[in-house]
Amino acid sequence: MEAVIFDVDGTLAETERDGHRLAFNQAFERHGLPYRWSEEEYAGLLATTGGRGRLAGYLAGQGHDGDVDTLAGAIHRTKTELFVEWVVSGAGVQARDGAVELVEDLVAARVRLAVATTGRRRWVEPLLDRLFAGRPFEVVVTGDDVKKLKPDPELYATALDRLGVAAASALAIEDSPPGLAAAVAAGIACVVVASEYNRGEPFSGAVAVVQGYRSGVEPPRGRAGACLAGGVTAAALRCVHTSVSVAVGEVPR
Ligand code: XBP
Ligand code: MG
Repeated sequence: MEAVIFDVDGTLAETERDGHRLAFNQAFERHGLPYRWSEEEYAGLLATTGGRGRLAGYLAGQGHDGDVDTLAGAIHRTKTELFVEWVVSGAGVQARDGAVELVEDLVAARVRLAVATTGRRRWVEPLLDRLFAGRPFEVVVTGDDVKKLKPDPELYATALDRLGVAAASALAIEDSPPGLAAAVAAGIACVVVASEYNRGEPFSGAVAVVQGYRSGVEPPRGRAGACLAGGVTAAALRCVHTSVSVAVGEVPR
């Protein structure tokens, strides 16, 4: 295993319910629109990856005539600035429990690290800088860098390309079905650390599924789940990678 590629929203930090969602609602208010996304409504809206597309689909559904895409773009730019303020203020953004320790453990084990996120670079960079000291991610691919968002594999394929690493020598860490689908479509074995919005999802296609980075009450699932029984560490991820590599006849590197 040469590299681990992390998703951001829901994986490295729980950013959706109290971060992005509230920034969208504040942006609606700034634009004089009456919409406010509840926690429940937002759960369904997350099926559309990418905040701008999520807005466009929602506005079209509200019967907005005229150029919905232009309006979605304007609201999304406002939302992004509001989200950056939330990130920089440190008001609520925390890394998920155990995520910082895992990143540090992987750095110590000399595993190369990357990020592949649908989110916009404008907020991704300050979020990573705030949560992870020392800029441990060698490659950061964001929604600004690709034409197609998750579940399309382009984000992950771009990360592999920029790392110069083959899919068989990498592992992906994700929290959601679209993210898992993107990693699998890119040929990368994917470990799911389920996020609050995705707890009950089946995550078929994941090589292992846990509810958190630390060993918890719920046993890991998946064909390589046993590796993670003691928590998600660098050694545990190597165990996952070796077990799935041997299974598919690859020679683990
Ligand atoms: C999750 C997403 C993003 C965020 C909002 O990304 O789908 O769109 O919900 O961020 P990932 P933007 O799980 O791949 O990190 O508004 O910047 O899109
Ligand atoms: Mg995610």
